[in-house]
Amino acid sequence: MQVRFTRLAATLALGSLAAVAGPSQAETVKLSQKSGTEREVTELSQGWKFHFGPETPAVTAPDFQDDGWQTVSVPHTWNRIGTYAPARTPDTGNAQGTGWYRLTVAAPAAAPDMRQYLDFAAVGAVADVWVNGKHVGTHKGAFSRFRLDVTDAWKAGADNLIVVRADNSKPEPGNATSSVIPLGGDFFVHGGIYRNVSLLQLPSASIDPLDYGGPGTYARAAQVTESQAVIDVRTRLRNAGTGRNLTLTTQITDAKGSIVATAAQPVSLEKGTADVAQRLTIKSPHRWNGRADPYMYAVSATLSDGATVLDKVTQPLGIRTFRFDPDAGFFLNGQHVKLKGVSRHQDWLGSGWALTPEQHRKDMELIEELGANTIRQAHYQHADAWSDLADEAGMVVWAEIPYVSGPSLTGGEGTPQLWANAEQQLRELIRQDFNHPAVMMWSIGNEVDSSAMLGVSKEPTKPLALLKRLQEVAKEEDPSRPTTMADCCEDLGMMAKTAGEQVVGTADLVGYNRYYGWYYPKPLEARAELGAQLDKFHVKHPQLPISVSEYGAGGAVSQHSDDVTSGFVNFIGRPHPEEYEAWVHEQTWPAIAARDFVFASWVWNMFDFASDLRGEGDSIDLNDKGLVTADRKVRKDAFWFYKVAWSDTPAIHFAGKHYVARAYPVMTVKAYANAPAARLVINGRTIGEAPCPDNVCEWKQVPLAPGPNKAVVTATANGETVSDEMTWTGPDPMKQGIRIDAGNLAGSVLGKRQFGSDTFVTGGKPMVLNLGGFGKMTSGPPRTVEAAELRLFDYWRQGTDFSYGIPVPDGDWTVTLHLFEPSAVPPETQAVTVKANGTNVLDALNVAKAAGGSRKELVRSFPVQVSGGLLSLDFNAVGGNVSLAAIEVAR
Ligand code: GCB
Repeated sequence: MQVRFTRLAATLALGSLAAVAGPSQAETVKLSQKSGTEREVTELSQGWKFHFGPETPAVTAPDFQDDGWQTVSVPHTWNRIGTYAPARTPDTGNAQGTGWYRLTVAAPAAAPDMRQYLDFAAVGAVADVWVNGKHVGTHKGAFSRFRLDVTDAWKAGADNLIVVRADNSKPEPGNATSSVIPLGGDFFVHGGIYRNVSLLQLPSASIDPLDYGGPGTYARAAQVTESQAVIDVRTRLRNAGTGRNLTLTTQITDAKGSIVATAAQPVSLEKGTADVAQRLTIKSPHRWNGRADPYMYAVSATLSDGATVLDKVTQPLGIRTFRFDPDAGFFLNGQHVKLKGVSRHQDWLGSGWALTPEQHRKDMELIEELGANTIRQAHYQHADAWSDLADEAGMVVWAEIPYVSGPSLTGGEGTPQLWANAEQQLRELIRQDFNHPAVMMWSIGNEVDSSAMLGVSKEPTKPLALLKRLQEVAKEEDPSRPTTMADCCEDLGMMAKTAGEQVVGTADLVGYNRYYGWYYPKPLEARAELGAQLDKFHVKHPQLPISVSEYGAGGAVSQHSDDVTSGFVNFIGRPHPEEYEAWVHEQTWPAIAARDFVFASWVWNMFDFASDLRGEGDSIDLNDKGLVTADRKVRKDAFWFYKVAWSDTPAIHFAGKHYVARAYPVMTVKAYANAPAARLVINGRTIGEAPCPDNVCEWKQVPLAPGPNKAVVTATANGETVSDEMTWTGPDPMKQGIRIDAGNLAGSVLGKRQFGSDTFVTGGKPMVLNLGGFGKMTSGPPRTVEAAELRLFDYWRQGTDFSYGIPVPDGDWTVTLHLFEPSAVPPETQAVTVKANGTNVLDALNVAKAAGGSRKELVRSFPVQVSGGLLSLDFNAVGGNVSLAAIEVAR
């Protein structure tokens, strides 16, 4: 922020900053001064030496030889975790521990009263810094900016050695991170100097750079009417020298740079710090009005000594009013706005957390393209550059500290050290983000009531006391914004339970993280269950503004479903077909949209992100609930659903564009449109018009010709006609046959045989052999089956009665069934009868006996003759269950 908003000041009396030539050490970095900045800010990005691993204190000494170390530039991280592959490889990049950085800089000469500060925009997760062998500070917390006054160790006009130790060890007793939030959570804490570092040189009397890393100048609109806005500005000054009489001049400029308000105040500044309050008035203020008009002023505070400017800080200023109503939702500048948006984590595939400005920009562009108007900055403070982008885009931001999953590794309320750290990270967040008009709520916790989960602690913790303390701290820091928190478990009683404390109601607002359609039983009832639960919360907490802070499902763009309602939903395993994720959003968004009292919702998540708890979908170490892949390259179906649903202009898009080579000769064609109905034409033939309730238009059982099927969908809304095109490849059943992977939510290709996902079925239920698990890839010892194709037995369909009606061209076919008995000790009476088109083809067959034991594949084939285009297969258990892994129908 400082650099971006700090243009001016040719008249600064900051000493000459031409870089002096340093001694002739090869690794010495020459400082290059940012020209035109009002503060003397020097980026320290190039020429760092880096080494990962434990080291002795000798590395902090100037004479240490770091020749063998790697040369890196910052932003830098040693972690590159997460990839679209089934298993980790040697270069997974998930190392946790200590990384060391060394940089020798040829420092500029400086006037005697100049102070030298090192500014770290973030270091993951605990940083220790030495200058010329002297320890100058420690910072705990991976997300906030910190500055250190290094003057006493610094040698102006000479070489200076900066050494940084960054530590992202797993938070475990004895590690530097054991009292630093977060103690756990479903995301990977990357290590290293992953945001910028700079040297800041200021006179001994300046705007305070040591104010929890904040800008030192804080502005807020105290009163706003059409005719005027009253802006209160508080500036913290620091004087390391003797008392001085100075002047603090604060100015507000409009977007064109014209001065619209000025206040000047004499300040008698003693040694130490002092807060100066100023009030300015802007006539006929132009509001910051969200996405519609994110108009910004700038506020600058200038400290001067007569004619000489000592320091100047410029910050963004957006003038807006907002409120949250428990019944009517969110209001911006008096107008109701339904907040609809996404959460964002800060990692990119291949870059980890070390992002470039272009990467931040790309993320914001995608979120804007989606049509969102709000962003949850999960689960920690995001980069200043990111919050700038949010201001400029007009996003309403939920800003958050990483108090995630609980306050203690061992149960209880957490240690004083942990409390102090949480408090520090909250003060840093609020001061550093205070001036961003986009930020409208401070989140003080995420799922802290689920603390027995996610491997944080075995014993239940008590999160409430710390949450209450953080609520107080947030109010001390900023009474003008509400607090919020994300709850996991209130009234859930399913997979996650609270540790017994009522945490909802501690913050001013609440967000519910709820995964109907995904983590909970009865996925097919997602819409009704979410709606009913939100209504219950509204009745239970009539005074509390309610939002949905997370919802979603995993989606892998290489895994596909022919029928999302038939297969087993393995939420922390494989597969995660893209179509299922989209379906969960199609189901749940209307339940949110229909409720005005739900002030906001945030899809979990905009992007797939790194988490070492995961081995799911088509990836390892990634949470795949993104609307867009972690490389930002592929927009998943769910992205298009929202893009259409949230669009103000007519829009249409086919779903299923990544599932080109279809398994079955019929398909459900789906398109998203914000029109009442849409027309489908395939290969020039009109299929018909379908209604598009809740933006989803569907044509079931659409026949596909073998080879390319060019589809065109068209809709008219507001007098405008929009269309989309797609070509799907139909299979040739006469050559390829038709194959069903029973119980599986996704299809797959095994050699030359393509199996579609489970479909065409009535009755029975899908089953799983090995359920995935958080923190490990399977829960319990893996169960195996003796079978030719193990893959077909990951899932199966089980029941006493179920039947398939499969579209098969007329003629003679061979049907092959893959059966097995999953229970170790099946009932003696277990036996299966199967009818094909009404005729018995298997008669009271005991599967385990016929296969020679339980969990052994039994293959049975028989001829059938199909007429009328339909093969019906009826499965009936005479005793026990029928367990069917796959069906093959071939010539
Ligand atoms: C949650 C957590 C979030 C996880 C998410 C998930 O409730 O707040 O950190 O990533 O669920 O995907 O399970």
